Amino acid sequence: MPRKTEISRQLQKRAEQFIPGGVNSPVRAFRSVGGDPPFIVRGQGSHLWDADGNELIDYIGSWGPKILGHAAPSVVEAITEAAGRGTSFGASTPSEADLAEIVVSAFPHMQKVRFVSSGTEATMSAIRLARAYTKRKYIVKFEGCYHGHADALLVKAGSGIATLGIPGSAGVPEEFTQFTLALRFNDLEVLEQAFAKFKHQIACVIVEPVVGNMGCVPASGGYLAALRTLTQREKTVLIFDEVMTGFRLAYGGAQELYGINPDLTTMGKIIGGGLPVGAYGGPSEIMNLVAPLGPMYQAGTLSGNPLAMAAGLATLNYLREHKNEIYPLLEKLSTELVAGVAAVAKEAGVPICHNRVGSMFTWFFTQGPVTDWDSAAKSDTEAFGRFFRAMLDNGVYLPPSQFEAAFMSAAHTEEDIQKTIEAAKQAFAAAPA
Ligand code: HOZ
Repeated sequence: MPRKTEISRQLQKRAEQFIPGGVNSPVRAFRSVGGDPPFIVRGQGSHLWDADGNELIDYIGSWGPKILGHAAPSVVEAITEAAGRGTSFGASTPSEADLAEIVVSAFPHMQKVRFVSSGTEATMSAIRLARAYTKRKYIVKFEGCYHGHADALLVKAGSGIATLGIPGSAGVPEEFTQFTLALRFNDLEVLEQAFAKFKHQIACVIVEPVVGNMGCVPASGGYLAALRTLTQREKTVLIFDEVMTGFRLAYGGAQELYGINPDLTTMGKIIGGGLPVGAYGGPSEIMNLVAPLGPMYQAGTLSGNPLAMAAGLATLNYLREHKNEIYPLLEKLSTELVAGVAAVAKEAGVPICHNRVGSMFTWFFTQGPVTDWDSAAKSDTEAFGRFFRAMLDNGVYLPPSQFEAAFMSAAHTEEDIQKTIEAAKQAFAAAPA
């Protein structure tokens, strides 16, 4: 049965009067999937409630941060307590070093970390730092990877760029991307060719070690280790963009899961516990180039904001204390859900494939396998849109794009999983491929 949408529709119309597309981030407008975006009024655990009173099982989790679920008591308490003491001072507060210490201790390669306000700022700054450190100009990114919306990174980017089916963004002069090399993900040969062609000119390779922004696409066996070997050989800085994967795939992120130490790591999402935080960190030898110690400039009025630090600390402390239960639980629930939906798709004769690493996953509406942007782009986005809308009508809120990963939280329950599989069964019956 279609959900009620009247109030959300009115709210969308109102928002469109004052905000481009009615949204503050493009994918939220549902342009690629159709239907009415629900306006969320409350979240608790794994569930959301919208303005029309619909209750939804949430697999977006604010696009990653809500690993403990919505309104986790320890996080709410920490934010409330911090707010009572003042929300921003533009001066250092003790909680910044507290959060820095816990972040640094999670990543063996890291000695220092700098907090910013978003993942975009983190990656933009890490690249500036890599260029300052190597005194080189070129950067390598991979097709379908998304590292925020800085000019030089909007080249064959995933996420909203892929969702909208556009090559990049207007307003970025080609001179600004002339030093960006966008290569095929999971392909070592093209990387070797780039290193040969731009000998001693590549400052860094930036990669999502498990891509979340063309849907979930893992690095194939040995790829990350080879990236490490090649970048070391070429004296190029290897940046793991762990904005999505940090503290999610394992407490120490993808680098812990795969046992590989990058030179720099960018983070966001979970480290802010749902408040706006980004960070970049690495060894002192590189991080000491950041102002005021060194010549690489980067700053921000709300950087290290006390509310965001409090939310991040509460989240990471909880994860650290409960990691032996949380990560196995996320693995179990995610395995069950992904396989359950794949099974009902098979029964219904709908050709989908799936990728999953820990609590990040995507059902691609293509036979697959999906290993890079070209194979992800073969997905039938119309069929995905029908599935997405049917799931929403059945009370399940998936990312509104074929090219965004879904996320499980530790607040999801066995009942949520069974309801979601049942919803998928009905969705495939109602909207066959
Ligand atoms: N494209 C973002 C995630 N990869 C979506 C952010 C949002 O809409 O909140």
